[in-house]
Amino acid sequence: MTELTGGQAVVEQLKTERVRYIFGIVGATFLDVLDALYDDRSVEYINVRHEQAAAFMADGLARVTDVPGVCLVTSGPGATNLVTGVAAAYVAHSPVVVLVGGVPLEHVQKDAFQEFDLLSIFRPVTKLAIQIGKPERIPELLRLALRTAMSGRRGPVFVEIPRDVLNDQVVHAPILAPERYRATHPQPPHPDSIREAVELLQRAERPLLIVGGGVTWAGANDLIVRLSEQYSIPMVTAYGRNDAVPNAHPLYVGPLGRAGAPEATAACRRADLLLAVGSRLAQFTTHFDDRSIRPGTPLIQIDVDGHDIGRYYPVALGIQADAREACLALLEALDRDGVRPARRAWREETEALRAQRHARLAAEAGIEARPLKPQRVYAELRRALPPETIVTLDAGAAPAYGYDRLQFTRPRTFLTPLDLGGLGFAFPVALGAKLGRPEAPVLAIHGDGGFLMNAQEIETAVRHGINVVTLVMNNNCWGSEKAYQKHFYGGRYIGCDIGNPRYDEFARLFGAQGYYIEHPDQVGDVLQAAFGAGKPAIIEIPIDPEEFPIPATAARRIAPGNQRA
Ligand SMILES: Cc1ncc(C[n+]2csc(CCOP(=O)(O)OP(=O)(O)O)c2C)c(N)n1
Ligand SMILES: [Mg+2]
Repeated sequence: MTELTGGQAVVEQLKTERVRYIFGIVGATFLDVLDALYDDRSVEYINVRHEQAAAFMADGLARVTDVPGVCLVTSGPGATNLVTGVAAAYVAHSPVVVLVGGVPLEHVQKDAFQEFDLLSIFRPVTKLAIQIGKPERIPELLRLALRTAMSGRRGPVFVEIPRDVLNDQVVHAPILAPERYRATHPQPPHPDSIREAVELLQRAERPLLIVGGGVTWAGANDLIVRLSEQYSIPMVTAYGRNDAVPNAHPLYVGPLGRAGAPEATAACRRADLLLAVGSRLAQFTTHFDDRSIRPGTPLIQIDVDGHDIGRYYPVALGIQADAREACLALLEALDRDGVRPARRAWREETEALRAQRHARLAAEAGIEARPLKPQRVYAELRRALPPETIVTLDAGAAPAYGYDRLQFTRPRTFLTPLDLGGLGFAFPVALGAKLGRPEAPVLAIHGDGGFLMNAQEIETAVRHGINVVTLVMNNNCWGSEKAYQKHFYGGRYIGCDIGNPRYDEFARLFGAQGYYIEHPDQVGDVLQAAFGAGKPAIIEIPIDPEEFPIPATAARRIAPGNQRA
């Protein structure tokens, strides 16, 4: 057994999971880990400007690679600054490992400098929150954290290592590879459940696949498409999961749910059997009501986590399994069955809905208004973005138009704040994604409000050479919230308007590339230049400050008489 320092033990155990980057801000509590990186350059410390961004970066990296994203920060504020980013990873089921160099054990329970009950702070936003109490247990308890982060439905974990447990310590404990401490084969479905599912599928006249993020985490994207093609089951995607299927596929109708395609909702309402794979069917996909899913529609729900099966809608059949294993079993069973229903009428109906969606979006390419409408910006983006581009979307009104308007060809290319809905997400997440997939063009889409929440990371991007392109649609307001005051409070605006610098100039001040666009014809050329600039780039587009969608979560309240004058 080799003898390692506490810092080396941390680094070596992380390396078995293919960790290449650790995000954070230097702190006196964990210098042994940094010191280990001095000699071992196979792991790089990405030294950021605010810990919140470190957590978002780790999340972005984990989502595009399925390698744990790791943060390493100091006690007290270093850790509390992470919370929002870790919450984003939690709602995205993203395996982020939070390491905090804590106050020394001998100072615990003394209200010492930067001493807080971090375990209690992080427990609600992680799958597991632990403290390591002995140097020899560093590898073992890191493995507990990694096993939890990477097993079943993935998610963030929190590990506090008090500074006297970590620094100046020798560790005599083995470092093990993942296959020695966690299951590396996914969970197959029960054969009886597959038999029942096949019966239901063969009987249905209008089955519809609802494809969720679990399909991407399981690497089942190709199999879902085969299932759809071979058995004539059209597809819609869950909220923020548009990239789970190739959007150009003739059987793909569109994204369901909040800010999604009404045509996808129409298909869902017509279906006589729903096959939800890797989707919780949660609020932003279904609104928890009958808007998309008609009461009584038979539902087969496949999920790796039994906790969410039948949680919001009763199931005809629940199957707890990995999405890929379940798709393989279904394909085999359906093949054995030998019946490949054509479902011609249903296919024609969903193809008409698909065509309707495309015509609706194509018409937006003709919007000539100035300042530009976000809808027109997206029409230009659809034309200009290389198909392999990873897009990260912030919260906010202008970004939200993207849920129905962007096209995806590959999995793990659309990263959104999901149920967190947090502003300031897209830019740092894009930086993490770019580190994970350096060959892919990466675009962050922001409103002006959300961008300035983590804009300081342009310095990190320039210093580390992380060449992400950021698009800021500037309406000089917190537009998405201003929309509520417009539609429900008669335009009595309070706390909605903000000011901004020119973001092309802001970029240049930090040594990045800056662009300012007022004409739609410039979008394609500028994007091409920005992706090829050889440095991070920011593109500002002033947009119509009066253009807000009707707030999605309250859309049902817009009834005559319900709108204040
Ligand atoms: C961290 C955080 N704070 C506040 C909110 C509430 N909120 C949601 S969207 C929004 C406005 C976003 O403004 P901007 O980024 O400029 O985009 P716009 O809506 O104007 O397009 C606000 C304040 C939030 N979601 N997240
Ligand atoms: Mg704005």
